[in-house]
Amino acid sequence: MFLSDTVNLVIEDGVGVIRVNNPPVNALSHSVRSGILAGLEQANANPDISAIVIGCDGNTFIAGADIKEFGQMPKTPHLPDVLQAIRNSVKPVTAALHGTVLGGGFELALSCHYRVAMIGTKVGLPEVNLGLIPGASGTQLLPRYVGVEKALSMITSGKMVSTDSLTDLIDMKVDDGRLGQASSPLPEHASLVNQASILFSQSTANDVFVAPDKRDIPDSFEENIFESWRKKLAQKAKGQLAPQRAIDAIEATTKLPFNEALALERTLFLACRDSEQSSAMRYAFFAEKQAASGHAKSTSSDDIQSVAVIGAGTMGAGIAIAFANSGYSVTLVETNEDLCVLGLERIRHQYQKMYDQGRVSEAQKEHALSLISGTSDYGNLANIDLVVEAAFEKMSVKKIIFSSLDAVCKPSTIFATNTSYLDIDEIATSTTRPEQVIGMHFFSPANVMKLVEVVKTRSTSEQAVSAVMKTAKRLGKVPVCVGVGFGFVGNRMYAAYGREANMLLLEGASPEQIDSAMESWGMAMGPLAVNDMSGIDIAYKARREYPPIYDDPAYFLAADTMVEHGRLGRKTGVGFYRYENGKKTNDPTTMALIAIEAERLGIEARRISDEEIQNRLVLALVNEGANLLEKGIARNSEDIDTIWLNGYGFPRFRGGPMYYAKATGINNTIESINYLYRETNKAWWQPSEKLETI
Ligand code: 3H9
Repeated sequence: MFLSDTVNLVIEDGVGVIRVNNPPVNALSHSVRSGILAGLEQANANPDISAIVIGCDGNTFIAGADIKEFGQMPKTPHLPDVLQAIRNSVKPVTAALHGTVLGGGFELALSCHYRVAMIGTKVGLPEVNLGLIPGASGTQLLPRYVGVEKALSMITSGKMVSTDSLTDLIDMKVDDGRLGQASSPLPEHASLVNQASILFSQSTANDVFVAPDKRDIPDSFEENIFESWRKKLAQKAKGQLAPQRAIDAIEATTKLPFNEALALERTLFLACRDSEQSSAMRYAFFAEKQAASGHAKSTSSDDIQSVAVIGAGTMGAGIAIAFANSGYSVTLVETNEDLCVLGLERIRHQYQKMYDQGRVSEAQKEHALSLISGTSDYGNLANIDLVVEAAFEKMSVKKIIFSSLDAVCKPSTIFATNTSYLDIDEIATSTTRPEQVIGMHFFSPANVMKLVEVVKTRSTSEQAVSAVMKTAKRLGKVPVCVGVGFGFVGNRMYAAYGREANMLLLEGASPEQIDSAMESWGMAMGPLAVNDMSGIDIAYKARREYPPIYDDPAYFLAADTMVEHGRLGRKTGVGFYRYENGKKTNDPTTMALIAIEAERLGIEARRISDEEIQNRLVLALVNEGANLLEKGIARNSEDIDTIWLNGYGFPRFRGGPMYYAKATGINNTIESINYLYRETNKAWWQPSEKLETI
């Protein structure tokens, strides 16, 4: 019997099965909410039904509220009312779980009287990732099943947890006997878990069952737990509202009657939903999806199975680990056997570190290591599907490598370079297959950082782009396709951001003021601390090897001064800061050295506000982002924002630089950039023509 476009009710052996079919993730759109409510009403009224099951078709149980509906006028029934109806049902309701049970979907499962789950099912309340808190009883019910501490951890991190470890939550586990063969649940899992739920419901239909809100909260938590979580998250989730509000809601459920605490949860949820932070984070969610889309569909014949990584330095080793972690067999290539052995040692050492930190199990470590082998003979690369070159950053070196690869690899091999700056069109001229040459720009550490810039040259085929995008996704990365240009998108914008930090140093702001202003604004790390970490000399050398983007005596003068005084950053124990025993301290010599250069250029030191620092650095990003759109190196603002959110620690609750510029008013942004151009007369502040339409 159809209850709505997406929900039907079937009676099987006295059990009313409410089945949701709303691809791709069975989100709780209006038709799903109204269908489930109608199903409950009909099942409760039908004397032939003694128990109710709620299950889903497709790859997953409900993955949450329909995020696309958030910006629209809310329609009844609201989710809290549907879940209240489940909790109040006079007949026991069992949730049949598989796939990823998230957000409102998990709240629905918590509101049922029983839960049957396919082994490997994951649950989570990821609302904080969207600037929200669970808004339909999640903060109230989860502590009743898993305790306050675990609920605080799950809700404030938004992370998914396997139901296999949540014994108090799941009443029955279903094993389909094919574990390990499929990485994600297949549609038939849904039928199997539904079937098990029917059997389970029949067997429990006559039991006395307790409504979830009547369960006691385990009282095994410290009295000051909420205060200590507030403090911890003020650091860890700096500047974010939702994790703090989630703690308020969980605390309420330990202190107030259920209905009062539930009402508070709703009020806090609505306040979060209507906040700027949540709009920005919802935008970021869809921007990332959009960045990954719009490329030709790759076919299974383009599937990459085998990979070679050229160069076993830090970057090459990280890339090899990223591939091995996702099950690819990797050939690590070095110029001689000794360097190969050294590279493999470096990788083994990395895995040992991950194991010591509890990030991989012994079995995972050994499996990944067994997938990586080394060679110094290009002849062994004939049948490799994808080569990622991470060798020395020099055009002549790259050209030799690519022409050698061209001579030995099968025609379908894709050649990717991890270069950060070099012209990939030029690299491609050293091969007879420029359409197969592409950039795959990983960020360090390559096995950790999510971002991969996939660089399409003038000649790269759409097929090569989609195969590489698909592979990067399989690595768990966030790939964004960009065009060729010095520094591509991320580093090109980072140069504008760093340039402005350097200008502020000349004008009298200290490294610690600049860094703390940006960190309190939400950046993961300040620009000068980052520069010290990566080595100030790297960009210095690049500025000397290639014509600088701007011919201006003040351009990166502060950084150049550091390098010329042997202050290269952490590796020399001193850069913008001083480092002793791994501890960073401020060093007055830094400003003294910079002041000499400023005086030479006639730049007067003045007091600079934190707000000016934040504005100038972010405006520098926005103007450069618009320049890249104008040149066609970046496809759209969503791509740029995805790059900054995943590669540069830009605060997700601000959406990304381009979103931020629009959200705070594009006219104000343009006016501020015009003002800086007039005041400074610096070429880099010339407003991009694209600003109005970013
Ligand atoms: C919530 O529940 C609030 C409640 O507490 C209170 C309410 C009162 N809505 O990621 P994929 C789309 S907040 C709409 O590529 P995967 C997605 O856009 C919500 N659409 O697949 C994409 O569409 P397209 C809490 C959604 O297998 C397609 O599904 N829930 C939603 O890699 C496939 O997505 C979340 O935050 C949605 N909720 O990963 C869950 N979710 O094909 C967010 C997905 O047109 N979602 N879509 O591009 C996820 O984490 C992943 O999508 C998931 C699947 C793990 C489910």
